[in-house]
Amino acid sequence: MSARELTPLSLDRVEINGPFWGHRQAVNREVTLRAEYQHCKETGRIDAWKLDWEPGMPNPPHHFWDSDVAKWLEAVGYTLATHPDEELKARADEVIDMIAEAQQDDGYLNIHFTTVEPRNRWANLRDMHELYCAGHLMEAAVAYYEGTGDRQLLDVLCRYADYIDSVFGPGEGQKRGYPGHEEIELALVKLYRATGKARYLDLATFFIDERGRQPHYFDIEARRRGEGPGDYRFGTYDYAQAHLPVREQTTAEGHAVRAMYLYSGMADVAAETGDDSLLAACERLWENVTQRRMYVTGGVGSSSHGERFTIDYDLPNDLAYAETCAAIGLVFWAHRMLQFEGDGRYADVMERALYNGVLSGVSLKGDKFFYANPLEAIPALYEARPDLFGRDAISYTRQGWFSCACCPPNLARLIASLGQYIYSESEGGESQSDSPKEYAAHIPEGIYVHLYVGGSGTFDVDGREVVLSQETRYPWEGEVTITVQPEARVRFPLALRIPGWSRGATLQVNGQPVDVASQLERGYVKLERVWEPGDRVVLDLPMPVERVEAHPSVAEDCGRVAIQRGPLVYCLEQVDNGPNLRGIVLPADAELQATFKEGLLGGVVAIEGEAKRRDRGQWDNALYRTVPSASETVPIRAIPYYAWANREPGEMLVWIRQG
Ligand code: FUB
Ligand code: ZN
Repeated sequence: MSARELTPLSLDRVEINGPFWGHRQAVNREVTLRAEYQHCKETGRIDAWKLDWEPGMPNPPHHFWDSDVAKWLEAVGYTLATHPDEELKARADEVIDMIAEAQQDDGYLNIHFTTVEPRNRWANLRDMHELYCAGHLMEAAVAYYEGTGDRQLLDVLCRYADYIDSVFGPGEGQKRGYPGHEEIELALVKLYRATGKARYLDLATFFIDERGRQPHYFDIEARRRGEGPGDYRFGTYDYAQAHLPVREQTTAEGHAVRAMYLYSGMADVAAETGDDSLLAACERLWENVTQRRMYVTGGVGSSSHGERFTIDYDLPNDLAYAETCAAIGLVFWAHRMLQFEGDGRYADVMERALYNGVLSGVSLKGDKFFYANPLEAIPALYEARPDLFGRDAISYTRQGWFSCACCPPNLARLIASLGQYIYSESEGGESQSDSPKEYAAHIPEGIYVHLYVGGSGTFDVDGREVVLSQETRYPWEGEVTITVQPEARVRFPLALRIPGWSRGATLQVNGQPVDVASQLERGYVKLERVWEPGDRVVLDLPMPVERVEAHPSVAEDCGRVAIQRGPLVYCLEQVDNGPNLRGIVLPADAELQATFKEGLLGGVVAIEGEAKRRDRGQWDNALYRTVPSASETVPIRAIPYYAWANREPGEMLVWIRQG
């Protein structure tokens, strides 16, 4: 019995056809997935599964190539759940055959450690990525099985998981290790949910419980390799969230993607085991991340050095790393936290990351990607000194692929699986109340709507099919019309999210107003009634242009504002506003107009108004002077942050000076 009150509605029961996400998903299917396959093929990632690399040959399989192909397969699995595609399926099936063929007799499955370093299997969990790759393959296997009904990959991964379970554990002769890069924990929970085999959940729990314990496993294995534990490249084990047992961790430390995957896995295990101490740790970490270490875009992990968290409120803009995978990981974690009690705080962060720090990772055409997602771009600096900006450098242009290619297929799998994030079903049950008046002493199953996305969800409420359709132009407009189509009259609560950014939301059921403010509970309005076929709910979320300030301790953002409208964070680009964006000062009383522009960036709401700009003329060669500079009034235009860098390259700025 799960400790979660909610269960996400599965992908195959959700249709997405609205203009915003319908289009993004089509681009993902038609362009992104195909381009990524091609990159995997051309770089050797797919043929590496033939295991025919030998010492002396060029292009040795990298130790986490498996994960790139796995994430691509996972994305294909989600896509096929709703959009049959023979060509894509044929490619995926061919890759799956190769993976099955590559499995060793004992169940082991890893390209690098079968071909390049066969003697070093499980020798360096801290730095190498065997368990991480295994986790991604498990996620792929579950998605492909659920999307297509084909269980070949699932069977392969169950064999691998059984083998891993025999190697790791507290028993005699087993290794008490855990991955340096988390991922397998959440994947094992998926495997458990797909197969019902408790040993996978137990193994996930084991990996989480062992993490950070003394004597430290990473020390033990380092000594076994003949290395001193102090030789660790990243200094301390907080890089891998292994500095303390997880229940003692209170601040988000280290590599951000690892952290997000760990916390997601912890939430999963807490959900399945009912372990309150694990959930409490997740909640503490959540407060730290979202109240002190997260960008306004939902990006996390501010430092390119170590791709990691640093300290509270350290959120530089031009140097922001904010890896795409980390924002994706935040979406995963938020979604899991949301299922416990349906608390809208989690949905707010999920939505923030999704529409901003995640979506900025992929170009509008779907074939170019950002690895890092800075909140200010200074092309001249990046061009002159790329060495200052870390691996897969912070940049102002997206790239087709990366040598470390974690982000592109991660984007593909998230966009393909968006259907899972929109709705949840809540458990019904018997009421605890003694009141004889209470409705049949039975709490009916209910429906939660977390995200407003055009399309529909099909639910089973107390044995009756209920189809819920959404019509909306969200995120451009806040009006959402929901039509409820139960196969017969049925009573259930319909919980609609009132986003944290919204004020003054109005709601009507069949034309009758409902008072939102008095009904709001943890970010949702619950409409409990007997629903009739054709009932219409109209929710209106006004979307004024807002100026957002950062906490005064975020030194970088002092005296600046970010523009936000609805769930979207905005930015200025040089192509619209000329160079030297930092010289723009937005008067506190400047009016800002939001207008939908059909021909701009595939159709976006742009925000326009007037600002001041410091005059750069008449400075001659002075670098400093005592004469105040003049300002001119200039028109400005802001576009959604996710859409930047899709036109002529140039500067970009999210936090604008306010004067
Ligand atoms: O190490 C595997 C992946 O590559 C990480 O999740 C990313 O941050 C990148 O380092
Ligand atoms: Zn990445």
